[in-house]
Amino acid sequence: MSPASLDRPLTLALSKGRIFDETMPLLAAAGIQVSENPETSRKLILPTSSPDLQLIIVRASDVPTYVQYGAADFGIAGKDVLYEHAAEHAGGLYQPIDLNIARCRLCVAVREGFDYEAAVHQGSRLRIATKYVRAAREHFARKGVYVDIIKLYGSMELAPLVGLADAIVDLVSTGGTLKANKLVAVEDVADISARLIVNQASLKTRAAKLQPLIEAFARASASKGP
Ligand code: PRT
Ligand code: MG
Repeated sequence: MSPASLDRPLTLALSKGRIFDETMPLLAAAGIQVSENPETSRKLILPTSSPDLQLIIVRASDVPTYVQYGAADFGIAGKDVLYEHAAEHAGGLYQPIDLNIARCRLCVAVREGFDYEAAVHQGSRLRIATKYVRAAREHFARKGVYVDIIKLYGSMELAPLVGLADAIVDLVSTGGTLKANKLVAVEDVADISARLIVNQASLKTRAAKLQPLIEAFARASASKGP
């Protein structure tokens, strides 16, 4: 006899945009379709073709929170988001699979013409604007570079252009955004991709429903290669 809560559908937390778009083929590989698109639908809870699975649409940086507290059984979030989340919240999450989707690089970037190497060698104290405070702090600590970190929530590319910072730490995929703002990447901090994260309690109590999906995601993402 199982409690009613175990019969409810599994809940997968996703952000709209690239994570949602790149997750759809993984769901399709598990035989699951989603008929509504969060870009056009205002619904935050989306049914799927499987009665055992529903999606919730949340901000990318909120995905780990929903999963950690068990409001979602599992979720998909970038390594960038997970790393910053882990700086403030311990435990409650398993990161079983690198899904090889939403790939990009976390980079240090500066204005064209700014001599970053010289600034580093001179031991200048650098002002760094970023949303990725933990990753940035640890990167410069490893290099032995003194930095003042200025936390921003978006549009980091603007900071060096208006004198807020000497450099930014931001995600780069095509490089188009840096180029459009006359910035150049001068250093890699980390390779980023999205991970499947699972609530620890769900993994134990809802394994019968979760495991087949986790395995289908693993197979589909392995075929994409690193
Ligand atoms: O937008 P919002 O504030 O809600 O949250 P978010 O920006 O965290 O969400 P979203 O959907 O933009 O990104 C979700 C995840 O996708 C991120 O956490 C990353 O793991 C991953 N990802 C992959 C990226 C990129 N590529 C990416 N290029 N996230 C953001 N970007 C941005 C980057 O910050 C920069 O502004 O795109 C711009 C650079 O792109 P290029 O192609 O011009 O180099
Ligand atoms: Mg964004």
